[in-house]
Amino acid sequence: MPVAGQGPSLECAYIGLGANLADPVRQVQQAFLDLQRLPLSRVLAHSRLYRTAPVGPPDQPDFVNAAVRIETGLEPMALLAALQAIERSHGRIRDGRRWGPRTLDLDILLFGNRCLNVPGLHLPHPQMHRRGFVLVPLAEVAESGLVVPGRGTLRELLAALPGGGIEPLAPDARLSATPMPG
Ligand code: A4P
Ligand code: MG
Repeated sequence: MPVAGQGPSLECAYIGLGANLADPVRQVQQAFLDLQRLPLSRVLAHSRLYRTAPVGPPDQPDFVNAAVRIETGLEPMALLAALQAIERSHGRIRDGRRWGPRTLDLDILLFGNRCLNVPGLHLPHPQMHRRGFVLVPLAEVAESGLVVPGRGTLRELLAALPGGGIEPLAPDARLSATPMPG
C-alpha cells in the first residue's frame, strides 16, 4: 500500500520532436497534447516550433522540430514504448530508410543524467550533441546549467554548432513548400 505523501520518484526527461510529413506543424502541436496524457508524467515546458533543414537525405521536406521537458515516474523503456505508441497514432510508418521523412519522431534526448546502451534505447540520444535542430529547442526548455552526460554543457554544445538551417516559426505559421537554405 502506498505511503501517504510518497509518490513514485520522478525524474526529469527531455523529449525531442520532429515531423516533416502530413502538416508537420499540426503533428507537433498535437504531440504536445499527446505528451500531456503520458501516464505517471507531467509536461513542465515545451519550446516554440522551429523550421529546420533536413539532416541526412536532402530530398525530403523541411522539418518542424521542438522539445519538451517532462517529469516522469516511468522507467526509460516504458517511456520509450509510450512515445512509440504516440508515433504510431500519428500514422508513423518505418520504411527502414535511415533519417527518412516521418509524420512524427519522438526521441528521448535525456533521462535524468542516465547513460544507457541497451538494444532499442541509447541515452543520451546518440546524435543530439551535434544537432542544431535538437539543441536550439532544447535550450528553451532546459534547466539552467544542463549537462549532456559525456558531451559537455548545453551552453558549450550550442556554441560549437555551425550556424544556419534553423528558424523559429510564428505561433500560427504553416510550413511553406520552399526549402530553407541548409
Ligand atoms: N532508439 C535508441 N535510442 C533512442 C532514444 N533515446 N529515443 C531507437 C528514441 N528512440 C531511440 O529510431 C530507430 C530506433 O532508435 C528505434 O527503434 C528506437 O528503439 P526511429 O525513430 O525508428 O528511426 P530514426 O528516427 O530514423 O532513427 P534515428 O537514428 O533515431 O534518427 P534520428 O537521430 O532520430 O534522426 N533533420 C531535421 N532537420 N530534423 C529532424 O528531426 N531527424 C532525423 C532522424 C534525421 N534528420 C532530421 C531529423
Ligand atoms: Mg527517432
